[in-house]
Amino acid sequence: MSRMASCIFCKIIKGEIPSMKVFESEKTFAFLDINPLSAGHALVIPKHHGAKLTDIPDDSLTELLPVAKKIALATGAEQFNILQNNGRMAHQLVDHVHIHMIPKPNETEGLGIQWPQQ
Ligand code: IU
Repeated sequence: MSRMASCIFCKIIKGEIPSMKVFESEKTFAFLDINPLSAGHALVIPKHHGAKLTDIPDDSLTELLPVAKKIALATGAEQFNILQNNGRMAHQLVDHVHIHMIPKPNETEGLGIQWPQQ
């Protein structure tokens, strides 16, 4: 089986594995992390399969940060981390490029997440 055929994130993109989708376009997909570090923790991924940032063509990368920004705005978080791991020593577990968008909830008010309608 090819790496792409066995890739869990490719299966999520195709809908073969269910996910909490928060964004989709021709080249980009975003969904809520199954094991969130905070409410609203989302992963933004290119539809093009590749393990590391350096494996992905530029035209599949251009939308990733703008989509992470959209998600940050949708969560209402004023503080958040954007993170992208490449390789085991860099703590990458899933070999399909993904950007983590991790909101930092306001300690007293939490988050007022308003996801766009699908
Ligand atoms: P990492 O950067 O490769 O370490 O992060 C992988 C993330 O993918 C991690 O936060 C997992 O909780 C998340 N994840 C997921 O959301 N859905 C899945 O089916 C699998 C992993 I496998």
